[in-house]
Amino acid sequence: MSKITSIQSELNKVQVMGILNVTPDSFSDGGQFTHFDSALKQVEQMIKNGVDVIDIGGESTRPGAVDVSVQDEIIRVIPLLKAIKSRFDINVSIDTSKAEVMAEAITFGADMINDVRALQNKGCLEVVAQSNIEICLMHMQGMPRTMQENPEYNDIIGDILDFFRQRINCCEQNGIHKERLVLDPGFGFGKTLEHNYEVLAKFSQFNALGLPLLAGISRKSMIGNLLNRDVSDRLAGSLAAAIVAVQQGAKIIRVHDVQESVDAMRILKAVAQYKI
Ligand code: 7PM
Repeated sequence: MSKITSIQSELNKVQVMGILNVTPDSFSDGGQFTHFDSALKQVEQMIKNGVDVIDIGGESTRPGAVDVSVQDEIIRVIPLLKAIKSRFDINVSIDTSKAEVMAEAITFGADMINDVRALQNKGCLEVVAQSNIEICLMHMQGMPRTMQENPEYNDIIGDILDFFRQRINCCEQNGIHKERLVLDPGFGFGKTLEHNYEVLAKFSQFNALGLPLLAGISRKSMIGNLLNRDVSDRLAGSLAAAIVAVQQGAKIIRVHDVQESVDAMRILKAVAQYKI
């Protein structure tokens, strides 16, 4: 499987990461894809629609979420990873913060670990160091259960950049090369509406670290609360925000609506070929 990130491959191609939630309480899928077969059908559909990487999340990372046990997370995620890898030729990312889940994911052929805790949990750096899997390091202030209560920053971009630098250093000290890393400012993770729009407005500043950037904005509260739209009615806002991120250098967009997002990226690509 080719690298997900664009350092070595397809420098100017934006990768569309399709969200496959396997948590029963998934906020925007309404639990629809809890079951194995419907998950596989959704994967097939995403592939038809041009997805580049499927992101499987078995843990609830949303604000206020309760913890899931290692065993539950493995049972939710690993059989699906195996099934996808045996049926389809597609990159798979596993959304987890647990070293045990990471180890299983690596064993069964995952292409990326997407960790909203940026490998800060016990054992994660060591497990990942023993593989050559790619890693998305996301910024979050606080922890999911409480992070939206009162997020505060003096200099949000500076703080996120400092966090990225510190995590990159930790990775490198543990033998994880920079070339394997992707950075994500973590929209909605310990950030107010205003914080989220400031991060989006200044997204290009994260390019200073020289690593591929991921933007996960699809259907989030920063869209819904600004527009006063329910989760099912946030597509236009999500696409607008994704485009703003990509025009400032985002190389991966994490989305629910694959077909529409791929279309939007094709428009950007058609325009980009005329730019100097
Ligand atoms: C409620 C709020 C439910 C937020 C689900 C979410 C990101 C992520 C998530 C992100 C990376 C969602 C989020 N968001 N991983 N996992 N970046 N790397 O919209 O922005 O799926 S959970």
